[in-house]
Amino acid sequence: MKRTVLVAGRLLLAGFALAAAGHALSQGGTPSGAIPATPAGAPASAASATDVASGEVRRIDREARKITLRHGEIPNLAMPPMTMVFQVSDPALLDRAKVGDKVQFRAEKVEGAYRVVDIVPAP
Ligand SMILES: [Cu+2]
Repeated sequence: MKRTVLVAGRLLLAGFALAAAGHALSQGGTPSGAIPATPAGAPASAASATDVASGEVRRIDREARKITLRHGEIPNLAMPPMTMVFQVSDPALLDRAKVGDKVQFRAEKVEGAYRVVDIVPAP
């Protein structure tokens, strides 16, 4: 039993590392056996233009690495417009926007949490 838990923990960590690496390299590669057993429905691995959502920055919490966005529809997450808090994959993303800015961003669901993986000022 103990051993199983340990292995599962390692897999989880490996999954995080791989996910981070995948985003850094931008998507599209074929991760060879890289997808760890994820709980049902983690569809968004292939990024496309339709993954981009628009929003407005309401709050930035650097310490917690979180950003609150009032966002439009997020097609790849099947999410309607709302205001909500996202984690960010990289705290440097928080330097790209200020409260009140209109932005375009990409978000994914990672281990049950919504995470912004890219953000740019809206044109
Ligand atoms: Cu939302």
